[in-house]
This record gives sequence, structure tokens and C-alpha cells, in this order.
Amino acid sequence: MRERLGATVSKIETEFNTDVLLESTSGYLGMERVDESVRALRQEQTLADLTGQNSPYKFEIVEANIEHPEPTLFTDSSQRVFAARVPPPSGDPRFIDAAVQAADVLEQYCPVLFNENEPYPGHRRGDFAVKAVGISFGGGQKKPKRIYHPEIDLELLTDICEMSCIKRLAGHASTAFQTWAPNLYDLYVEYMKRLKELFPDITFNFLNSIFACCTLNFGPQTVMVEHLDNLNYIFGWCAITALGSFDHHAGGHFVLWDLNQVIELPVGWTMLIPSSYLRHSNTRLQPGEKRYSLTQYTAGGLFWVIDNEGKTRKKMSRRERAAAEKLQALRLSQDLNCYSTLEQLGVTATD
Ligand SMILES: O=C(O)CCC(=O)C(=O)O
Ligand SMILES: [Fe+2]
Repeated sequence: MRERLGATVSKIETEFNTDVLLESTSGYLGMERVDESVRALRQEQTLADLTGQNSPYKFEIVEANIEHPEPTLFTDSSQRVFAARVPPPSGDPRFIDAAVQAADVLEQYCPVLFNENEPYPGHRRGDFAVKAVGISFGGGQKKPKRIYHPEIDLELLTDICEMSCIKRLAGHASTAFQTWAPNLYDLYVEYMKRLKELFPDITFNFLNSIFACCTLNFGPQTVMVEHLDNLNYIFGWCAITALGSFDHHAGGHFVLWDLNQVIELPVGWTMLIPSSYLRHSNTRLQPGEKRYSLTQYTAGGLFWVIDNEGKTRKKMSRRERAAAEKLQALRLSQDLNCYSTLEQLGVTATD
């Protein structure tokens, strides 16, 4: 299903060469590129830290026009669309209602899922509550399976993912992925079909979304510090939908460190980026504001295990292992970059 995502489209042309994504990788996962010493600071940046006269960075602001919303496509040096920012679907006022409801749901479930007297379990992206839900593979797992949660949490997380507002957001992000990277999306369709054939018991988060996994960012102030999600599929897109109530001109921007861009991301709007390669973060919010987000993605390890017919390295014979390595080398020599050009997408975009 294709959704009308806006009457007109704008583009941001960059000199970024997306073939670089593959460099020094196995063709499945990304490579960690965030400086550990920077990460140790765990420092949030304000808009003024990153833009304007007194900023050492002088990043460019990519504004969002909520009166006349339109998708913004980020093109690489070969005119291929490697990232997109999409507004709520045009002609569907109920979508914003769903975004408001989803924020309420996350706000209500947060104190039930997390003990307010304990600090949030440390994660490398910032200090706020998060839960990942869905299918993962990697780190010594014997086979792809759903991320483990204690029974009581699992019930709550399942409730959340079954809510129609959350499903609506998840489906819209997946449709936007299909619209702006159709070849990549088709690759996901093929791999997820094979995953289900290899592991028939596996269940997906959402029937209307191609992504295998999601992270619910419960905030209450979801502000990511600079990071990349290098376990996601290297060319894959991660969809991030912003929720809550905050002034998107003042904070909660989506920062792309490799492109020197600070992108306004209003409530209900979605960023689609190769999060395994592009370093990203958010700008600080104003005191009292709330920001949540729904992130969807697919682990690169899933693509690897599917290419290996569901077998982990440990389960392979020596011969199978040699064959797997050969296949991997062959795969790397092929053109894995399946982003589409504006021409292929059949759109003309304004600057
Ligand atoms: O909330 C956001 O804008 C970013 C989310 C993100 O980067 C993540 O969940 O890894
Ligand atoms: Fe991320």
C-alpha cells in the first residue's frame, strides 16, 4: 500500500557518498565510529551549541513547515535518496490524534514498567527510559528470537504494541520506507519472508510494518546523545517518529553529525536514516517539555543468519563455514547500495 505522503517534496542535496557505508564492514553490521571519550561525557547539546554565530559547529538548520508539510529527501552525491523526513500522512487528521494518544500511553506505562526510585537502567544513548521489543539476532544467540522480557513486562509491552495508535504510527513509518526506498524495502520483504520460513514460530511486532524490532523511548525527556546503532543492517533504514509536547523550533531536533545538519522534527513526524552509519542525537528540550519516540529497525545479524540458512557459525561444519565466508566475500563484491534516485522514484523535488 502506498500512502500519499504530501503533495510536494523538497530535497536537501549533499556530497555524501553512500558507498562509504560499506567500508570496513562485513556488509551486514556497521562499525562503531563514535569517539569513546566523547561518549563518556554523555553530553546533551542545545540548539545554540550546534548552530549560530557562537557555535563552534555552525551546523545548518533544516526547518519543518507544519502549515505546509512535505517530505524532505536527503540525496547523496549520485542523487540517491539515503534519508528522509516525512510529515504525518496528508488528509488524515486522525494520525495526529494517534500520535497524541501514543505519547499518553508511553507516559502512563512508564511508571509501571520502571521503578521511579531507581535510576533508569544505563544505556549508551542517554538518561531516559527505553524498552526494545521484537526480533533480534546477535551476541552469541543460537537463533533469531524475540527479545526476552520478564513475564510482567512482556504483558505490558505487548499491550502497548497492540494499541491501535501505536500500530498506526508503526505502519505509517513502514509505508514511508516503502515509498522512499522501494528497492531496499523489497529486500526487507524478501528477507523477512525467508526468516518466517526458516523460523515459523517467529512473530513480528506489527502486521503493518516491515521492521523486525522497535524501541519505545519513554522519556519523559527523550534526548539522545551522539550515537550510531551499528548493529542495524548497514544500508538499512531506521524509522524514528517523534512524540510528546515540545517546541520543535527550540529543541528535540534530530542532529546528523556526519552532515552538519540539525533537523526540526515536530510531533508526529518521522526520520528515516541509515542509523548504523550516520551518527545522530537530539538537541536539549526546554524545562518541563516532554518528548517520546518510537524507533523501528532491523538488525544486520538477521540478514546474515538468513543468508546462512538460519545457521550460526557454531552450528556450521568447517566446509559450511568456508562456504559462508565465500558467500560473504561475493556479497561484498556486489552492489548492495539499493537506495533510489529521485528519477527512479518519479519525483521532482524543490530545493
Ligand atoms: O528519539 C530520537 O529522535 C532518536 C532515537 C534513536 O536514535 C534511537 O532510538 O536509537
Ligand atoms: Fe539511534
